[in-house]
Amino acid sequence: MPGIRKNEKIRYRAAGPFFIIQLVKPENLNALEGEDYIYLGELLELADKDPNVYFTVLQSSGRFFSSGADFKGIAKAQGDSSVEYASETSKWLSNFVARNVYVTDAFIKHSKVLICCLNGPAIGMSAALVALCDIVYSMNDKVYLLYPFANLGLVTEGGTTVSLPLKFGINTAYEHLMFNKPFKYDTLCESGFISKNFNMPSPSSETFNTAVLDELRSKVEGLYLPSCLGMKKLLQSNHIDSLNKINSMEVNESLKYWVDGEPLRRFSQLGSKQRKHRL
Ligand code: CO8
Repeated sequence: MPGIRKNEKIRYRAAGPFFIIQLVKPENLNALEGEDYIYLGELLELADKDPNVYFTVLQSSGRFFSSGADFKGIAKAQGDSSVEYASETSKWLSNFVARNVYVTDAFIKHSKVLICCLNGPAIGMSAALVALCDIVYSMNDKVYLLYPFANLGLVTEGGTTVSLPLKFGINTAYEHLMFNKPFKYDTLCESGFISKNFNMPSPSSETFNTAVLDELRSKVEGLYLPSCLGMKKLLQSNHIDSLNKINSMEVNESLKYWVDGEPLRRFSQLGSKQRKHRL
């Protein structure tokens, strides 16, 4: 398999029919900058192109799956004087729209079965990507998903306008989005979002990742794997048109908020701990 550039926060490897992507920056709860989200998209493309890969497995490390967009990265994009933009619109087209639409598209159209090993909570854009996965396993009942768009002066992104009503029902999606309320384990289970809880204590992400992979290896034994990809393509056809449409609508709607500056003010308050999410 030909490799691509390296990223200190994200590792990848192929193991038989599995392409494994792991977030490895637990110190900042696996928060990701714009370039890291682009890298995730590139890795998905790599998995797509590899004929030996049938399943793309997302793993993480530490106590969070990912705390979403890195507020330090956003402050950097705002204060970066090394690039001269013609306007605020131009700046956020580069720093938000292009990146966001690219990684979301990579997840929407991914041809391999996407499996998420949820070792802990996921927030924001990262939680949006979790909601685009086909199968989710949880490490224990401490996991939750938070889409804090209303608290950050943003709107739904990463396909969540479609994926959340699809997976949880429209009224539940409204309640959680409008009032910045996490989707806790009970809701994730009742809705069938989580297929299996591995029930492991919190500081054991590595053991959990290994256990999921071992179980997957035994599950795929004897299967005709091209059938899995054929079924993925058919199941994907149920919603791919609405996801593609919403990906473009979401970023264009969001752009106004970035240009207006409210998300920047709120991210900066989050960074200085003046603002918190209600969990
Ligand atoms: N960015 C940068 N650093 C972070 C982030 C983050 N998102 N989250 C946590 N960290 C860091 C903290 O600063 C802290 O570092 P340090 O030890 O140096 O102070 C360390 O991780 C541990 O965090 P906490 O001490 O805050 O841990 P708690 O358990 O008390 O709280 C929380 C955990 C609730 C997750 C809290 O850290 C938090 O609210 N983080 C921010 C989450 C967030 O709002 N993320 C953004 C979501 S919105 C989004 O993703 C869409 C943006 C669109 C742009 C996409 C571009 C492609």
